[in-house]
Amino acid sequence: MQLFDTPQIAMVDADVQYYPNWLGISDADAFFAQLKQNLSWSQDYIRIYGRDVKIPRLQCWMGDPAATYTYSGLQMQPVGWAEPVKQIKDYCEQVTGHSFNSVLANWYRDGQDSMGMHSDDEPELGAQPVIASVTLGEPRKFIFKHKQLGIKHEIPLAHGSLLVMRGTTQQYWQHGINKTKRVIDDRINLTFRHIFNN
Ligand SMILES: O=C(O)CCC(=O)C(=O)O
Ligand SMILES: [Mn+2]
Repeated sequence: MQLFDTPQIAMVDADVQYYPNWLGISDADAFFAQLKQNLSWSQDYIRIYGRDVKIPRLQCWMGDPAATYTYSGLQMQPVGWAEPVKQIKDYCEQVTGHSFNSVLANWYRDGQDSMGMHSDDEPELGAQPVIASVTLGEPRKFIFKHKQLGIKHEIPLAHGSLLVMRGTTQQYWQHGINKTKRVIDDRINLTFRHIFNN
């Protein structure tokens, strides 16, 4: 393998791989269309200072029945695996050598949809979780920020790409997707996880 083919991203205190052209374009296009149409997308809310505030994107939590997940104070019961998502999960398991029992799908409808800076470090993900993140549609800038050093690392996640985070990545880094004023198309992101419920 040639050096420039290595998927490893050089980041301190992290273990991150990025595969820009992971799904071929035609598969990525097909998955994008299928997921938009067939997932049961919902507008979820989080409670901030006693008010219900719309999450700025649509979501769908999918997985094995036991994989319930609490996200920003929201308890989520997974819907069953949709066939195309199951197929992408199988590819992710082959590449990472890890098994996933759940996925959070996010649909960013335009530049006003976003995700605040956070770490995927909920107790049910266990220590040093492996997270496989697949992007379909409009590329958006994925921003990493080191919790202590304040340094940033940005990756413009491409259509059909795979980003894998492991090891101490969640412990030392936050990540998120900012809003943009640019007029852009929509994007779906799938983050595959393994939930340990007792
Ligand atoms: O949309 C993305 O790339 C980020 C999604 C994410 O961080 C999450 O679902 O926890
Ligand atoms: Mn995340």
